[in-house]
Amino acid sequence: MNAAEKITRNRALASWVEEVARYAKPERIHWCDGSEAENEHLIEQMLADGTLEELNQKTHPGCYLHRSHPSDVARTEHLTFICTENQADTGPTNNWMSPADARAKVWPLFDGAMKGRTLYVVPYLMGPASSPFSKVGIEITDSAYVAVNMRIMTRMGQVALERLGDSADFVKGLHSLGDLSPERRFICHFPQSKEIWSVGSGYGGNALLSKKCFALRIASTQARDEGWLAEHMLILGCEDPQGKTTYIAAAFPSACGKTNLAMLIPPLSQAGYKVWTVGDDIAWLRPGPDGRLWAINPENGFFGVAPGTNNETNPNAMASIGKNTIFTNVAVTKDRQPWWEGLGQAPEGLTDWRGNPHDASKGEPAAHPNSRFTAPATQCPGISPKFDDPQGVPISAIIFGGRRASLVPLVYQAFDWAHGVLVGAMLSSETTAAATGKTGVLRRDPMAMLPFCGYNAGDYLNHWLRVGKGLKHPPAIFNVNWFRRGPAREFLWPGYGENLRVLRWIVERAAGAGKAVETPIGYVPTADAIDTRGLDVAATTMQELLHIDAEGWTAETRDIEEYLHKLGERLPAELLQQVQRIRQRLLAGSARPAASVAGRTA
Ligand code: TSX
Ligand code: MN
Repeated sequence: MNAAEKITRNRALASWVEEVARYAKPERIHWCDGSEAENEHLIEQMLADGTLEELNQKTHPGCYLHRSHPSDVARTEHLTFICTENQADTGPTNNWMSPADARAKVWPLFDGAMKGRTLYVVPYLMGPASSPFSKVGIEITDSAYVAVNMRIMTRMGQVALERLGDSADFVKGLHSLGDLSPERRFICHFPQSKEIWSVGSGYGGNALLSKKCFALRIASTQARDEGWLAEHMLILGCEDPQGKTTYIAAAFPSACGKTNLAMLIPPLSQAGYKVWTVGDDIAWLRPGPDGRLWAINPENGFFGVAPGTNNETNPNAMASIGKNTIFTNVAVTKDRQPWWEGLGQAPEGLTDWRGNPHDASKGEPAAHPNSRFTAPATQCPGISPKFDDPQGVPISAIIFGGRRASLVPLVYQAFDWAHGVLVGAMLSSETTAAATGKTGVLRRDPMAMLPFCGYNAGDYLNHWLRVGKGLKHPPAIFNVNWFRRGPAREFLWPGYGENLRVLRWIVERAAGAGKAVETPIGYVPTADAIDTRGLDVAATTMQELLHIDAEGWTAETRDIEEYLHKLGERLPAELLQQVQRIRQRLLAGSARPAASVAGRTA
């Protein structure tokens, strides 16, 4: 029995595909089985029609370049909608469209949209093949580029169909390139019916519906209903010299180096430690029967930002993208190797991301700042042995982090889960020029989920509190800031591999050890708690990095209070109480200089 026959035995799937095909009127229908032969065929076809260009097959075997439409290079949050009957269920942080309006305004854009094109049916599984926590999605798309990317980013094809069987329990994702016009571009999510409609964009986050649309926006609503968490988090395992591995999940807004942290390689001074990559972008976290939180990475690949990636910042990413990788909107060298800013001096004869000869004198980057690689997770040298584990990994610590030039210390630990939820809700980051053109503007981004939470943000924070109350052994919660600057705007902390030193303290604390000072905002490492041997950071700099400025933090609590009110009436009162408690401690603390040491010595 071939793939198509097997699929069409699923009535719900067959009738949905028929309905869409009748309306979008494709020239032909192709059911993706995920095989190597199918992939080769799709790539051949895209090389022939110009969708893909071959890269240097000697240096980069199996690697191809795609150039997107120049007006279609990033997610478009202002064109992204959550479609609930009741606007309050979408909440103040999301764009809302009623399902009726979506049907009237967006559905017609699919009418005849696939004329002359192939309709690809892409069945995919989010999570390990045999995991009880995995979920099935089907994406209908008229983009072969989407189909081959989905094959890297998910478990695609036969494996998903076998998992689905006769069930109608799958997320329906409908995608068409349409005419790529931003005026007719919409990304609509229907949490009630578990549907996604995306039209007018071929770009990653808008078109690879498994990722932000399903695994975060739709899954977050399923998680709310089913008692778990779908989060914008990396997952890593930190192995110590005794061979004990502690699993950590971490949420950062964009441009904070999430992929770099997920793939961290400890420096020589930290011999015996090892970081294992479970995921770099999304975590599905579930309370286990043992009272701990267990995480799987629903994805199967990395869709990472290329610029800034090099052998110093992330050697494991560089190794991951050496073969079988699709590059989108990068530059190419004369000998057809992919190139981007951060790989050193721009070589002569570069072709820029638009396909034009690069003119370095104009000062514009050759690669698009949001250019990407799509690479199989299994190609990462540090991929965790637990990557495919159906149960996932037990999470001992959750880290939140942002880019803050001042105020926020290198690391601190929340007092408990509820305070940790506030720490996550307070997450903020200063923008970098690459993302916005404006540098240093503070953006609040609760749990790094602002663009990805599929429902009311107040309900979301409440759900976090609820999940914690049900955990007998909740993970310890931390905040990190690798981006503190000194008076000359210099970075005070070396970051990158040296962050392992901070992870070690986090691992110790999560195990109930590690030395800390209790401050009004949480537990901060004592002066000697973070190993700085072999590190060129002065003791005074460490003090600066770990200092809590009571005045600055009082102002921060006022700011966060104001921000939380903007999340609307459904914001849990408990979080406002948490903020007020911090402010009271700050007031009391300023009159009482002594701080106590909490926790045991490791
Ligand atoms: O990814 C980063 N991480 C996490 C790494 C595991 N970046 C890059 C952010 C953009 C994606 C960082 N940048 C980090 C960091 O920890 N820290 C910094 C800031 C920094 C930049 C350059 C230096 C130090 C810090 N250079 C020297 O100290 C020589
Ligand atoms: Mn992300």
